[in-house]
Amino acid sequence: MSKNLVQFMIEEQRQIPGASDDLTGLIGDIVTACKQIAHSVNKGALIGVLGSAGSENVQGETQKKLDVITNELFIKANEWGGHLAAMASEEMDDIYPIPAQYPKGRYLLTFDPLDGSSNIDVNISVGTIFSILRCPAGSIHPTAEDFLQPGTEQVCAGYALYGPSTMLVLTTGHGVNGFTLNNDIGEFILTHPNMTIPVDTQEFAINMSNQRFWEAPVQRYVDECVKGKSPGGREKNFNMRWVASMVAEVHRILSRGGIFMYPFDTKEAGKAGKLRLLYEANPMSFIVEQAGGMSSTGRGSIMELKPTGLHQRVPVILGSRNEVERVVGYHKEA
Ligand code: AHM
Ligand code: MG
Repeated sequence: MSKNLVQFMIEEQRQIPGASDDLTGLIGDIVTACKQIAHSVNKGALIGVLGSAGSENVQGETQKKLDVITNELFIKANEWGGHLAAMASEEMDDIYPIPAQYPKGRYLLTFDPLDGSSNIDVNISVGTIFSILRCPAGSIHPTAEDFLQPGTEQVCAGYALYGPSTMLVLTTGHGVNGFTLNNDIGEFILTHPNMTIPVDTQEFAINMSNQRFWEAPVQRYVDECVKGKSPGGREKNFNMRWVASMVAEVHRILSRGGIFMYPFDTKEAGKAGKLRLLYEANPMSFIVEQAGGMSSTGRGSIMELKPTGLHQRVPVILGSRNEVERVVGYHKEA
């Protein structure tokens, strides 16, 4: 019989000395949230959830109705279970401590409830990204400071992809596994065990419209990919993709290899890239590295960065190892 996600988690937990069922319970609540989000995203215009909410988040980005709705769904599904001390989200300025009426747990949860939400109104894949950290011992009333842990401290990271099928991809530091939602029975079934990223690729993903704002090493790398087998290029030709949904791009890379870059750019002063460290770059880096890929800012490991703010941005280069190493090498040479 095919294995569902909860069964998989319980069996994995039995094999890890000292693992607690607390984490399995928390993942169960996250799974519930993702199923609810999948339902809202899938119904779309039928239930009036498309379009702008008319508000802005802390990053000054206009929120979609679904950004607000999915943030609320994620909170409601995860606040009651007794596994968490606090949450932090792309859509909330400050942390969300677990309300007093619920028992407090020992984990912290960060999430982007609907990543790539600019795609939602045009019916292109979007996703949810999440990361689980331990709440520091002795922290009775968690603060934003408690969340500022390097990505190497993550206990679990995952994403849900709302595409032609809904998938949940997850790591607890023992490889990466993918599950597909069977809507008939409402369960995620293990369909992609032990996902691995090929070390080589002929596919790159970057928003080319930002080219004039990149630094020299990224200019050089992309220029060579575009030239392919022509003079001044590479030993092979490359293909390019840009969905503008990081979850979809990372999922493609986990499925067939590739390199994804949202590098440092000079587009807006004071913003070191676009993606956020705590709930986008770190969880995706954890997944990619557990699948045998590599992630970097260009200058160093993403997961070893000591965060300085909840909504801190960071340059992101991740995917097939040999290509990421090449980009990092170009940064060193420069
Ligand atoms: P969001 O969290 O506001 O949706 O922004 C993150 C998304 C990523 O999914 C994607 O890689 C990137 O923004 C696309 O940015 P751009 O529109 O600049 O190409
Ligand atoms: Mg996002």
